[in-house]
Amino acid sequence: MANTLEIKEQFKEDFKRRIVERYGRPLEQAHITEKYMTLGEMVRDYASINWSDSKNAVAESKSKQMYYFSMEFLMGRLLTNNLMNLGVYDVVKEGLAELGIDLNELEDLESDAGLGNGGLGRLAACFLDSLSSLNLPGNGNCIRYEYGLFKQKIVNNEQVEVPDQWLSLGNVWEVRKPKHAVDVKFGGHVDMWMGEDGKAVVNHYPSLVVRAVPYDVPIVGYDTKVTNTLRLWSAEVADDACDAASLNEYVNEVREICRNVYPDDSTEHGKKLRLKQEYFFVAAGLNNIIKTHMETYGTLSNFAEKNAIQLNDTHPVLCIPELMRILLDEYKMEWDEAWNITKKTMAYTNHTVLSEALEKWPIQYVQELLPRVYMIIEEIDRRFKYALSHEFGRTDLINECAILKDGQVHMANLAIVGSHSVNGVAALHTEILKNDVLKNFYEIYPSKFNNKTNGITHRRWLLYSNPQLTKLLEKTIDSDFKKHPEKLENLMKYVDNEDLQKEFMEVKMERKKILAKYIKDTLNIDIDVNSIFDVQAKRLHAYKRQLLNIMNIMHLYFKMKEDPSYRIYPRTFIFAAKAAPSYTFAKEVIKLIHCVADKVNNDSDVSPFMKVVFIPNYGVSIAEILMNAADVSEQISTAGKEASGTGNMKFMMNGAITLGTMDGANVEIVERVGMENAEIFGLRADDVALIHRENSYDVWKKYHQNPEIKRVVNSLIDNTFSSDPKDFKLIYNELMFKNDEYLLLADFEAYVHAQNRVEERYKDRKGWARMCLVNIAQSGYFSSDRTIEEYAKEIWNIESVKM
Ligand code: DL6
Repeated sequence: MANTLEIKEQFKEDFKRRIVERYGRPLEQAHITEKYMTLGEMVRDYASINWSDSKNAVAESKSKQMYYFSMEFLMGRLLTNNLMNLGVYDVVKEGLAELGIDLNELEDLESDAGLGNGGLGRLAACFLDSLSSLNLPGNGNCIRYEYGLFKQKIVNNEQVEVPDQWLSLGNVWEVRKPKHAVDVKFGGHVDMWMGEDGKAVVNHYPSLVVRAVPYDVPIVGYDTKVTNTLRLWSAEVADDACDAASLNEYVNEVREICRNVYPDDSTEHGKKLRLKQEYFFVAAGLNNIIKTHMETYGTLSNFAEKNAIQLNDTHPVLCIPELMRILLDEYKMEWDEAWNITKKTMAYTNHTVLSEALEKWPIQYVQELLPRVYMIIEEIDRRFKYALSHEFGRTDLINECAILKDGQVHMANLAIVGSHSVNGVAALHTEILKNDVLKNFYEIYPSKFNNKTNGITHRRWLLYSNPQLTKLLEKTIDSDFKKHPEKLENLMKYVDNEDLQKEFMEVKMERKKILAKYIKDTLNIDIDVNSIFDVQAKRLHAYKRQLLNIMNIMHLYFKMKEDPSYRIYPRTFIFAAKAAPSYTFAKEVIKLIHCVADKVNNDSDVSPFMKVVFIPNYGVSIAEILMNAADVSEQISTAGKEASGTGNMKFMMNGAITLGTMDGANVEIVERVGMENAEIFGLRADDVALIHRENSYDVWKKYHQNPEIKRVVNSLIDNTFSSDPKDFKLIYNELMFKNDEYLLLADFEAYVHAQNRVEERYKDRKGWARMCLVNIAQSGYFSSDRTIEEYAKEIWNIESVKM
């Protein structure tokens, strides 16, 4: 029987009825938020039919399931996505229109689910979409944060953080599941003694017990009934409050666990809170998986055959000792069997080569907060060290690879020792892990290491956010690519077709107008849609080198002011980036971008040729209108530092040209499109490594050699862009007195040159359009469907659910 969302008239009737039933007033008097909530509930209820069938199908077939443990899932908005994936978008849009409601207005009411921070969080969200769309049984585990990262406002050219209350309307997609609540224990002490059966009896007397209550969100696949679950854990008070001095103190302690995505870790309290968050969702999630497994099989000996757990970076790595704890203490398993099961179940993804991002916890924190888990980590470490000398004959590596050293627990080391797979997220990144960052571990466990180049869901990033391009592609190569993104390659046959080239440029123009309108509406800045849209959108970090981009802009400004005959092809430089609240350098770069923008945009000689725009509060929804309007995709990190990048793939899929270094997944983009269809510049990862190894770089030499560099650097401290002498001193000092760690000046000339080439190539409109089409045609490889198929086959060993 058809559901109400499939038949327009039924949908309209049901929608009106639900408004009355839920809000006690007729449609005509309902508030827009009530219409949004009602629609959301109808979509969720519709998805619930498949959701329930999916759970039954998995339970009946007893197929292996995968659980993706991640502290972040940057889901963005779900209404459009779910309506599209369910195939009911048009019925609902028309039905609402006939009721006098604009679906787009309801779509705009939804907040981006603020469950994350950056790259690895958005990757996790793309993975969930691909898992369901490929009919694979894979679920997410995360925390239900009360506040997202933060909302970025710009006040007096500076970033100001305001709370992101993403739950203010409620979250229409979630279903609270108190029946699956779990108590999680912290602190206190542990008693151990030998039981009558000769096995250790362990009693943990915690000082704090927190109830973890799950909220489940259905993950709807595209053109399939398979619907997986994202389980979000929320902390609540438990029946037994333990040692808390007062009720208020206890309630506060519980509530703060899920309050913020990243607690301020500049204090001891903040650090401990983060550790508490990590254990909280790990313990709750694992407990649930074990319970379900026991209900189905009555034994844990086949646990690894039926469950795979992917650890998204080091944040959920406590899964390893926690699973050991459950198997040893609660199910009385012997160490060796428990260890085998744990290793076979766990797989670890590394997302960064930056040593400061590989988590290390002071031993004292872990001991105090998780006394029993710590004892298990100690034992894992002891046995690992024993194996290093007795099995591997590598006593030389004991200190390097130890899990416990320098008073800290090294989480990446624990992750590698306790899992069967360690993967990097782009080919170059994996090579750097193997040959440099994790070299010692690669020597011991070569077969654990593998690469899984990241991907993006082409549904959100092409089909839904760029309907204009999707339509053109359907007309040109048919619609197979929607289900099978690798079929985008069929476009290669048409890249020389001049009519198509023209139509593509028209589509791009349409998208540029949409972005220009957004910029006008929100920032009151007029931008020239005929200019080159040059976009750098990503978290602000020194290694991503937004500073290099703005330094080129400063250079162009000086050149045009100095020489009235020198003019560039009109260009709009667009930035979007959040800086971590305590990252002073990054915040200063945001200020510099704004100050340069003020100068450039208000200069009547220069502004007809160049505008600088900073779009505040970058997140998934802004990316959806930004990426597809770009002509140029700035991917200019210091080679060897960006693990992969996924923005680069979103730009490419929407026909922007990569202006980048040979870093992360840029390398694989260029491999596919050819050097001639990208603009690559600068030092390669090997050159960077050599420079650091030989200590052969001198920033002052660069400065003195090139007067243009000197002029730009000097302008940081000579009040050209700000009247406050304190401004940009920090940037100047970082650059000049820390020997330019990220090699901006080393790459400056090459970057300026590459920018000139971009301009030349853009003037050849047909040639440019051809390049864009080649990029789109080659982007199918970067669909997360391909990535997930590789994980499923090579790491998880899971198969599609038969419904
Ligand atoms: O793998 C997803 C994403 C990569 O594309 C980026 O290159 C990388 O910077 C990012 N890393 C993180 C977290 N870093 N830490 N910790 O988001 O992962």
